[in-house]
Amino acid sequence: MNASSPPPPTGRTRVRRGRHVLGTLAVAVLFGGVLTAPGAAAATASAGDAAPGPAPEQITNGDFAAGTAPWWWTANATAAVTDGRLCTDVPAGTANPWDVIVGQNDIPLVAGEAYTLTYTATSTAPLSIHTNVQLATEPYTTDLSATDQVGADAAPVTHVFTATADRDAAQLAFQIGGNDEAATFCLDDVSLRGGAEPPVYVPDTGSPVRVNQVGYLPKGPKTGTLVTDATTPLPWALKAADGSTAATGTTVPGGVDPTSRQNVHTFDFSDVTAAGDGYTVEADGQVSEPFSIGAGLYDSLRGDSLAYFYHNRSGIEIDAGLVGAQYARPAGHLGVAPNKGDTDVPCQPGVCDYRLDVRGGWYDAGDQGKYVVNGGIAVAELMDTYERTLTADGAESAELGDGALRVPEHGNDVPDILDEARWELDFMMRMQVPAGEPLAGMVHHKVHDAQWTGLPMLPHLDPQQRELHPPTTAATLNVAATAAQCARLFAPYDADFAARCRTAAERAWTAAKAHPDVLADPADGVGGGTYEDSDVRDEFYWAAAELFTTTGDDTYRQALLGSPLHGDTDAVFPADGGMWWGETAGLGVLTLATVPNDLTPAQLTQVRSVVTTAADHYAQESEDQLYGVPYAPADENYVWGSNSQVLNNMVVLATAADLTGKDRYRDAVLRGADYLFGRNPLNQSYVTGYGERSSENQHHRFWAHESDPDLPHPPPGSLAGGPNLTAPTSGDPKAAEKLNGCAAAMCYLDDNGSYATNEVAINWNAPLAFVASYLDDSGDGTGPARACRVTYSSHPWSTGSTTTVTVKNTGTAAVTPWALTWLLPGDQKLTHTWSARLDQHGRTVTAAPLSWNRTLAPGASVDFGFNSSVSGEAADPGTVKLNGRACTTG
Ligand code: 9MR
Ligand code: 9MR
Repeated sequence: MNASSPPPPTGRTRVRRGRHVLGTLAVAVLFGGVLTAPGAAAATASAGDAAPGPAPEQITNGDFAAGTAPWWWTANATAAVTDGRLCTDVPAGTANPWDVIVGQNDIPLVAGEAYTLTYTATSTAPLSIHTNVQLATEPYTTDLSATDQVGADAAPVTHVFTATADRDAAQLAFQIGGNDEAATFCLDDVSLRGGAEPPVYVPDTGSPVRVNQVGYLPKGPKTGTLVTDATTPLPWALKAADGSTAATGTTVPGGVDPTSRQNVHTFDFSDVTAAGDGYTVEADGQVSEPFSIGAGLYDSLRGDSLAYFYHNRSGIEIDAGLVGAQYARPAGHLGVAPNKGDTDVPCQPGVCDYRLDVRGGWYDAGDQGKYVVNGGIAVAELMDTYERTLTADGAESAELGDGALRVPEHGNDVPDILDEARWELDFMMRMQVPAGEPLAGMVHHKVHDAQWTGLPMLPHLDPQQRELHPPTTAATLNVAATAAQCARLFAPYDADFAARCRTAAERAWTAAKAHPDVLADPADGVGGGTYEDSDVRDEFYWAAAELFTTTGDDTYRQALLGSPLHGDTDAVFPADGGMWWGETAGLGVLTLATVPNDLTPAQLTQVRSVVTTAADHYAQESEDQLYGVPYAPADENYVWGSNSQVLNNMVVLATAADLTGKDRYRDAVLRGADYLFGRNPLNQSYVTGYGERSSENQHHRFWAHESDPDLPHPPPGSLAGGPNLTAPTSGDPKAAEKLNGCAAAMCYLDDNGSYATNEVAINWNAPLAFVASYLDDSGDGTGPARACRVTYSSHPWSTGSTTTVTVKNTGTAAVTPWALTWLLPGDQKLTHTWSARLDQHGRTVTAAPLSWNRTLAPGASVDFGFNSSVSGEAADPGTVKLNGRACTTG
């Protein structure tokens, strides 16, 4: 810009120009002339002003290109977008115009400003409608109140009016009731121009010094980011709580971060290992949020992130004794009025003629739909969190065990995390089409309300009809995969349930093979999400992997090895995204890489290299990026639920760390945690209750304190979906209002209404739970200490194999009595044992000493052996633990 250019318009001049333009417009309308383009009129009228644009648009999604949101309609009508128009079925025989309404809320009006409303509409029967711009609540004062005749032709309608007062949130209401006849009323091209530009939203990002607001593990990396205009290194100081300086250094200028468009520097205080609370970093004259350095920072997160699932259980009373009075509530959707219930649910009209009892399960998210494909990845990641304690060095099982978590099933001798998983597994298996019906063995995609409910809405108060939607191959394979995992994990605890899971899994697999391309309808999104998925090769791969791991059957081996995804790292774990509910092959790969199975050693090596290659990509992304996040989508396309993508990449990294012990992977997980807990462009901790500036207004129908002050905020440990680059055009009204033009990692609002950036969801809290366990198991960040070495060697013969095991105490203390635990692959059974007492529960084997070898002295070894029922080279037993602590193997 040079000196003679006109100055940029300020807010004030913009408002003046708006009035002038609209005055011109109003005159044009009065004379019945062709509407002059507002820009042209203004240019003539006030030459010398900066080139003006049209008066600001106040309607969101007026052409319905983004679906129906944020439009609403009364419950006696149904509406949907048809051929790009919003078409509403108007019931017959209502008394007043306002008995049936289609409208939009949250329209700001400025007193004295002129506005032009335009729209087109048709109706299958002649309607006399009221077109109002008014207060959304009593006394419904109107700024515009017009009567329009609507018939078969879509002639443009225009009204000009002047706002009589400042209104924060007026309502545009098309009142289309009061007619004897039923009709279909279709609306298009709705525009309300005038008034002030919507204010430019500037997020409050607090201090420019960005850190993990929870803290750092003593032996882990400790990095942060400083937002500054400076381009040369700046000094930083780490301050202890008492104000003393614990460390100093200089920042590293990083240039402009493309995810935020901020100029940033990074700083590194990894050398500091002294535990403490209340540390801060000072740089550029600014102070970070306080944080801790210590082991055990994520101790409560493990339980809190898992409590999320109990909180969101359907079909059971939520007990104040477990979650506190403010979160207690009656059971939802058990058929008690006003619920129509999930106990006897019909299909959508025309889909089936039976009804199913699909009670239970978890509510998906902020809504109360239950979707099998999303339940699948969520329950799989919960089961993975448990299964990791059987396979990973240093993974802690006690904190997930019976009595450890907030579930009502204490004292049943089943690990609590499996009790929680079972709540969903039971529901998912209820969604299977019964024998004798068309598509028997397939699984219904979803069950949810016939119409979207508003906010707030407690589950037991939801009056909507619930409906089953058609079965799909994807949902069917989700049951095949998760029920197969269920079968192997529940075998030691409940043989009947394990058998039921196995039957459901095999039935689902058979049905999916018979119907391999039954896809969800991308338009089936009224009252619930669509969860459409046009490619189910990944679901086939995942299901085959779980079934093979559980059963060892050759059918599944062939399905795996024949899949185009097998061994293809980029397809399984895309470097620029990662696994999610629509891309699930990675879940299968993680299982094959960690849970003992009947792959050959060479095949196992290949599968593990898929995991480590993906982890290398994600680690590199974390090392390269200025906020350290192990997520780098192409074109900065932070997707809906981006925080769950960050977490799923962290799951891959954590698994690679478990498999290899490499610090590079662990460090990338820890930097991912830094991002989620505040080291990010918004200085936002995305987990409720963790960090000084944590999200607390997530989109949820009863954790909706912003909608109703009597309702609570989300409980601690609830993850917000996070920045979503396309949120402003997704239909989310809050994002449309505030986030236009946002930088990718800043497209986020901690607002109860922003469902595209700030919802909670089961498939997002599940990887948080996995990662929380990993982080808590990481202790001070050193990794598990090993005090034993195990040599495990097997020799196959025609109908079985013989394995000898040597365990050596490499520590400094005697172990008396010793006990060694590991997993046997597939369906292998012990047939003969010697030199130790061996017990098998499901696939878990425990070896205990006999009277003569009870003590394992430092430096000493014991040998024992067994025969088992499957011929073949025994796979790597995964983690072998001596008295609960992992041994080095090999
Ligand atoms: O609350 C719904 C949320 O759970 C979904 O993720 C989202 C997108 O499918 O839709 C939300 O519901 C809104 C609906 O799409 C349009 N009407 C307003 C609803 C509540 O905000
Ligand atoms: O997680 C889903 C995301 O991948 C999609 O882009 C988005 C829009 O279709 O829907 C998300 O899932 C929502 C679901 O449709 C309804 N329940 C809430 C889910 C989280 O927002």
